[in-house]
Amino acid sequence: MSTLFDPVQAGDLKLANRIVMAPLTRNRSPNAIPTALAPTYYAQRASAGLLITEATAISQQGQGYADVPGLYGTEQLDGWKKVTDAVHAQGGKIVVQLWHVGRVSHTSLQPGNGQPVAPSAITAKTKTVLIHDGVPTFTETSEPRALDAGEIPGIVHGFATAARNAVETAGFDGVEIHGANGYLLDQFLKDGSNQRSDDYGGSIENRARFLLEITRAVADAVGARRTGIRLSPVTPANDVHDSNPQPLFTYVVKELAKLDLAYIHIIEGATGGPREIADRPFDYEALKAAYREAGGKAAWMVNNGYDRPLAEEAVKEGDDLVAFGKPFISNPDLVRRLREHAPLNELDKATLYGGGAKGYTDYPALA
Ligand code: 8OZ
Repeated sequence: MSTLFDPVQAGDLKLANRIVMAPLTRNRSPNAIPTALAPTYYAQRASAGLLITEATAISQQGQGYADVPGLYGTEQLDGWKKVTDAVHAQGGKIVVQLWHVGRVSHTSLQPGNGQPVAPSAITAKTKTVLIHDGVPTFTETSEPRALDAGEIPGIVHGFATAARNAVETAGFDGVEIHGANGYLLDQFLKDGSNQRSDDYGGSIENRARFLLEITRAVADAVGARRTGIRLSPVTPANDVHDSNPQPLFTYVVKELAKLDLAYIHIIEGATGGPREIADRPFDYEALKAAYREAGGKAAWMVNNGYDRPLAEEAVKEGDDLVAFGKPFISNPDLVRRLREHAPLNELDKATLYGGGAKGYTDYPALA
């Protein structure tokens, strides 16, 4: 019987344990470039079986928040190379999360101060974070414009290019496609945000087309066995909803099963919130079973509100990996603390987004 602390294989990634650091946005990368603190921050946490970076924009159009990093400029890639070197020096493994926010953006962040893009011209009832005079400020997202079908191949290509640069230039062990939390891929999947009448809207097959094209293109660019994907079937994050998520996500994972991916990463419930949502029921065991029945071999990663007992239970029941978010911010040595049943440092919410070393690289490890 496997435990949380046993090694596991995820595609080509040989992981020392089943504890994963979830992607965590920290808004500490001015001009989209990871700063000199980022290698320290990630290396401090390198005892995780796998580190997933904070969401990282594949293009300027994919940017939606102040001071989040990118993968589309030389200095950005150089900044990330220092991170991957520092993590590898500690014996860790790290993948980068590939991000396009779609409509969750603001004109001030877009190329030429243009409108953000989306499957349909429906504004998300959500806020983004801009930084004014050094102060993080929650701001309504801007009204998006619907992508022209002719623009879609360029975005698919953008994901593949970012993935290739991440692995070949920045030294990442692999990539995770951000298909969750109400960002562009999730906006296409769900019928609350996708009201297109072309090949990318309407039926489940059509709404899943964009995500699947991106996944195939990224897998072709860096190898399927270095590619993971994150999905959030029912999260209300960023104002997404779907009228019938179970068949939608069953179709998605059955299609993903045809690729030899490294891992499938599932957010259960509301991102960063309750694991059960009364009016959005979802059967995650059935989803995993559908993936396995379709021949899917990827490691199955679960996330959202896990503590040690719940995580041990998940691994016992056949989940391969458990991603921890906030506990990893305040506990760089989370793996050791879980193993030794040691108490956890508390999270300082005031230093989550933006700022410098405080609340970033200064959380203490056990002596
Ligand atoms: C928190 C703040 C800003 C962005 C996500 C990338 O929810 C995010 C995010 C989280 O996936």
